[in-house]
Amino acid sequence: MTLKHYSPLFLAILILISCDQKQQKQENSSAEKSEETTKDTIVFKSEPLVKDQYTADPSAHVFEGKIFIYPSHDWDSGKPEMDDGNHFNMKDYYVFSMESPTSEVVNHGKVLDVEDVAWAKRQMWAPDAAEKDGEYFFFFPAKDKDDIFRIGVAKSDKPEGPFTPEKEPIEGSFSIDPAVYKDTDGEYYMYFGGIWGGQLQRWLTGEFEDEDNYPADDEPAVAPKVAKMSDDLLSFAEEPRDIEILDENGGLITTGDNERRFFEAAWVHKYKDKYYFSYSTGDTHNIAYAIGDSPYGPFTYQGVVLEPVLGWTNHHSIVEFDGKWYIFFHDSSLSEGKTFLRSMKMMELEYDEDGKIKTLQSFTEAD
Ligand code: FUB
Repeated sequence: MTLKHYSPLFLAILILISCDQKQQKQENSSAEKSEETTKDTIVFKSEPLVKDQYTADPSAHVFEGKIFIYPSHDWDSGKPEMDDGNHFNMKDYYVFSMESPTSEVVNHGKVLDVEDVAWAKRQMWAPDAAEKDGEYFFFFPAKDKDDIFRIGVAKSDKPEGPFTPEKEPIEGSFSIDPAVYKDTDGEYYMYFGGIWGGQLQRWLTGEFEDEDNYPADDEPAVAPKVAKMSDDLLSFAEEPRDIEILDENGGLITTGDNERRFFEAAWVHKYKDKYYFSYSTGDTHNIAYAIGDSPYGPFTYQGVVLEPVLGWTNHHSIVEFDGKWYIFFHDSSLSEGKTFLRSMKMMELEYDEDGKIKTLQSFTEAD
């Protein structure tokens, strides 16, 4: 992940915002409202769920009848913006809950700090959580003392934590963005990986390489990973496997297919007995999805769940509550476009009669 160069969409949005501010000033001074000066205003479809701190990468689950949200905790550490995402320098995690999708958001406070994780050095990125037999497991990526991303696990007897970390990261774990899916048969699977700053492209040989190594544009793109979890959810029960994302002809999506290839932010949910693998396309900023018949895939590309948001990253989770489906995501509206200071939001998600997800936009441009 990198923010060195802003995307055209992001720049366009900033221009629109500044146009709007200029227009507002003009309107205030002249008290005249022409058609032209009110054009191109961004209207966000939802408000940040939390406004007194920055929250990103929200992983939502229904535990004990409530919605629990496990986000990253963005802050401005003063690190310069670098290609490797160094400025996403998060150092702790907070947990939030809602009685229902329309209830107020409760902040349960800090649940884990990098200082308490023996193996971790910095950059606590997108986490997730799972419940098993009344115990709660918090999964999180962080860079270890050698600056290699690993995935850790911490435990609690309550969904709101606090969580006690294991002394070592999950053996054989690497890269970022763990998402743990509990299947209807009681098995648990971890999906993970992210290219660029997430380092997935450095593991193509099975060993960590010091240099980035991407397949050529006409070769299959770097694959996200999946592994079944052990019974105690503290380790992988198997070697992580590649996830195949296929195009409409059954071919693997290639590196050059920037609009559809995997970048980061994997999530899996089940709808009408099909597995939906959704993910961020990263520098093309979509949340895309693909459908399969097994938790291991292959998954066939279907389309876009959520179009680019204000900001650079796009990251989401999908959860069912009371028969309705919701997407949790983030944008940079609260920080007025600062891409590393994000705020979580939610919207209802709908399917058509064929199980296709209706594409969402997080804002409109009003006249
Ligand atoms: O929050 C840090 C990173 O930004 C996450 O791990 C990625 O998915 C992206 O949202």
